[in-house]
Amino acid sequence: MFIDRAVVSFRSGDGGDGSRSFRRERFIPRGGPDGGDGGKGGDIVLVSSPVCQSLTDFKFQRRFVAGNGGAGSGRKRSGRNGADVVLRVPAGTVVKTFPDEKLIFDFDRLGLRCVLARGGKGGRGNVHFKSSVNRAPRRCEKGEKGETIQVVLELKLIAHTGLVGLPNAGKSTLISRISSARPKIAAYPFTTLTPNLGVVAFRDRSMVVADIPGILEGAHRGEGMGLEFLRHIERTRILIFVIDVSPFASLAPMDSFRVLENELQRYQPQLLKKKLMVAANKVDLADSDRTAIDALRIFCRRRRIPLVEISALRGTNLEKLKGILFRFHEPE
Ligand SMILES: Nc1nc2c(ncn2[C@@H]2O[C@H](COP(=O)(O)OP(=O)(O)OP(=O)(O)O)[C@@H](O)[C@H]2O)c(=O)[nH]1
Ligand SMILES: [Mg+2]
Repeated sequence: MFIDRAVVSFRSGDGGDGSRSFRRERFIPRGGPDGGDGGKGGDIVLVSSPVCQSLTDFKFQRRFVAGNGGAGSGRKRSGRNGADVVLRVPAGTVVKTFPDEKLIFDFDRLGLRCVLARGGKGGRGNVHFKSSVNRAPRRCEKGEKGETIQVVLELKLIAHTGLVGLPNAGKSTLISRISSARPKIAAYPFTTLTPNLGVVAFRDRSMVVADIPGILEGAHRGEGMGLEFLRHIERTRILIFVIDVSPFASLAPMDSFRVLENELQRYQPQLLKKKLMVAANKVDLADSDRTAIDALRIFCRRRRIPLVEISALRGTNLEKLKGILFRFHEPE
């Protein structure tokens, strides 16, 4: 289950106070000012990271406080800087003010970094205030206060890619292998009843993939689960047809392709204008007779649809599949 919203409060650290101190040493009367500066308060930093897939962490902890800067001291010693709090959020997280919900930052891809609350500056020690007219300044600064900010974190999961296939083709197995989604998988049709979303990472990039229920011939007439759930992939840019090419499939690979194409066409012809690729699945079960899969391969080549032979179960060729998928998604 994806947690898609959290209200969280943050406080950056206070800057440390500057010191007022005078050098005291034997034989050096009036040693002059030597009070050091206060340290800087810690920042609150958010970064979008592939390690993080949901906002679950913020469900358990809703308040984060960065460290305060230490005070300066004599002999020009500066205070230590307060520790930053660096938190990971998933790509797709939007940060808004609370409660008026104005946009502060949009983590629309991985590797972004936002300082949400800056730590206070350290105050300067009296060593800085020495001048020709004042050799013994008593002046030193207080550290700047940190900021307190309350924000809404919202995770927008918009699928970029939809997995489309007959029941039992292995769509859920595939999404479970390429993302952290853990949908139910079983050896019977219509295991998946509601869409599953998973975040797929590849190098420094990520995208959201949707696994939807299987499509049968006649789905447009309401057979099986019907086609209503196709609205979940209406806004994706890419479709992957997951086709069972093993000898145990209910239909030959070419026929599966035609059924899928036909049903999508009847639901909404626009769907077929999306970028399309084929994942020829269950190659681990394939026998030496390649006639059927070769027919599909030739057909796809003619239509310039990339085809990758995979075994979602064994994990074969999944990197290759992701490579093509991400090239589609964001051409290099
Ligand atoms: N041998 C083999 N079996 C696979 C492979 N991929 C999936 N399966 C099996 O095929 C069956 C169906 O897999 P699912 O991932 O549930 O299929 P699905 O397309 O999500 O099915 P629905 O949700 O019912 O539409 C399961 O028993 C899987 O273990 C594969 O690459 N090789
Ligand atoms: Mg499924």
